[in-house]
Amino acid sequence: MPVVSNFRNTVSRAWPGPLAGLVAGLCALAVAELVAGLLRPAAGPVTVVGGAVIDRTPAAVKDFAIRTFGENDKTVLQIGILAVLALLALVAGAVALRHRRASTAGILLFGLVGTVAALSRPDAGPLDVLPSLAGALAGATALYLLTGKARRPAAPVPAVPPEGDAGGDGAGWDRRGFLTATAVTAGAAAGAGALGRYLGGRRGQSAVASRTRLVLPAPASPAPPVPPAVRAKAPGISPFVTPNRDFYRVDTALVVPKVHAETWRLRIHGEGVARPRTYTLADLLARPLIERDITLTCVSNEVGGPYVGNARWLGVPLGALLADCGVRPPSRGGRADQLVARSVDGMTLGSPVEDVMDGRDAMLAVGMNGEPLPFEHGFPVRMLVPGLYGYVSACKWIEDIELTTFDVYDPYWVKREWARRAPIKTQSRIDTPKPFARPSAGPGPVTVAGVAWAQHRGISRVQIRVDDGPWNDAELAAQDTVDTWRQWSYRWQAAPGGHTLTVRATDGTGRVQTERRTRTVPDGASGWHSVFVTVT
Ligand SMILES: Nc1nc2c(c(=O)[nH]1)N[C@H]1C(S)=C(S)[C@@H](COP(=O)(O)O)O[C@H]1N2
Ligand SMILES: [Mo]
Repeated sequence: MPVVSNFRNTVSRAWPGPLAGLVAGLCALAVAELVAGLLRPAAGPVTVVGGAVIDRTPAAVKDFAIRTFGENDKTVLQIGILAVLALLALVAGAVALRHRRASTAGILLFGLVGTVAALSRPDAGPLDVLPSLAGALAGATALYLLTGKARRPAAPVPAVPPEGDAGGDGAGWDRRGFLTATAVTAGAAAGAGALGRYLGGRRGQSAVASRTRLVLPAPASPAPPVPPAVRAKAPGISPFVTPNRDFYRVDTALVVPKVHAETWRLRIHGEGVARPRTYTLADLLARPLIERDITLTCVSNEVGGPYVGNARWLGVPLGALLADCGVRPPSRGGRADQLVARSVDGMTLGSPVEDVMDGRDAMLAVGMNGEPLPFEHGFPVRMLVPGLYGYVSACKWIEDIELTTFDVYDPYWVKREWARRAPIKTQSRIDTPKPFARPSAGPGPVTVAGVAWAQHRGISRVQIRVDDGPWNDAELAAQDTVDTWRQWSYRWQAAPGGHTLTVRATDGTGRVQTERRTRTVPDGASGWHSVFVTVT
């Protein structure tokens, strides 16, 4: 009998600790969220710890995450952090029943991790420590008080508890009081968290309004309407112009920066900048703008992958702007060979000054497909250099351009295993049929179609191979510009059975896309795209 009742006591008394821990954890996060909402949403503990994790993730793992979770990679990371926090909170609560002070101190220690992570962010200000600090204090207090209620009262336990004692479980503690306190704390935490979210959202509203107000001037050098001939007649092919809502997004920002157009500034300075300057958006929009179709590609794009998109961009020619600041490219005696672009969230990207100033349409883009840049794509201003992967050229939310040398400075991705210089490799992709599709053999041919890109060199030929057969020329749609992808299609007289279709492209210089398969790290994937289909 005593054994059984001891066991029952242990079981019935085991749950209040973890429950108190969980609610204390919730309390910590909610208060942190509230303070972050008041000060700076990007300084919340989950965001700063997530950012710190992203910065320390090896390139191969980051690539895996992008590949596996796609654009949900950030959500997966945040859920992971919350799961770890929940687990730690459960443990802290369980331990707190016996070691109340130590456990409370443990929570404060987690808060310290948050503050250190906050200070390690490249865009951190001193106030960024406050959300984690306030959260930790709130969590520790909640844990201390709640577990206090879950412990045996100081008064001796009556040998025979009265019938229906005050909601206790027979072990002589105030169960009802504990549950009430827990519920009240949880409710208050939920309220504080929601308020924090709301306040954080409101802080972005003035930036949203500044974007809504922004009227983009007409380009001095417009792009002609997209010629219909650039579109291959093939159902299932990616659209020639990628709509903004479908345009891939790759960045390290857990909270999308909401930059106010009117207070935004861009500083141009550094090595060999004879006339350093700071520009407002109005300054930039007063310059002659160009409108160009440019295909953007991510270096993390696998062979056949989705991280490529084509848009009509409006922007300020960057080469001319730099020339106005007195910058000369290395080929004309300039000392700086690297342009480092820095964003409001502390990202750095380095491009060759020579490429930016060689006459190609490198630009500071303000418009994307007829509207101001979406926030996800860099509002109010981002950089673009046709022919270079995004990570060495396409800085979103840009606020600073520094001229320097490749010898002296390694930007963010270069510090993390990626190459210093990364021109886009020639690639081609089969959009239709999809892998493992079951097209029907007849009566007509099966349309194989897709896109090929080799920005700034153009595409001169695309070929298709069925199984180990000969290479057949695909029909090329018209080329828009050398900076855009090119659509192609091939009418395949398909025989029933399983077949592997392979595509390869030749760029505008006559170079055939290499068969050699490489990983994305360090300077982009190469190799031919294949799909296996079963013709029925
Ligand atoms: N500020 C900032 N700019 C950035 C990045 C980033 O993480 N932060 N990622 C770069 C990378 S790797 C790519 S491929 C492009 C993607 O631009 P998109 O998201 O508009 O498609 O943005 C580039 N610019
Ligand atoms: Mo990228």
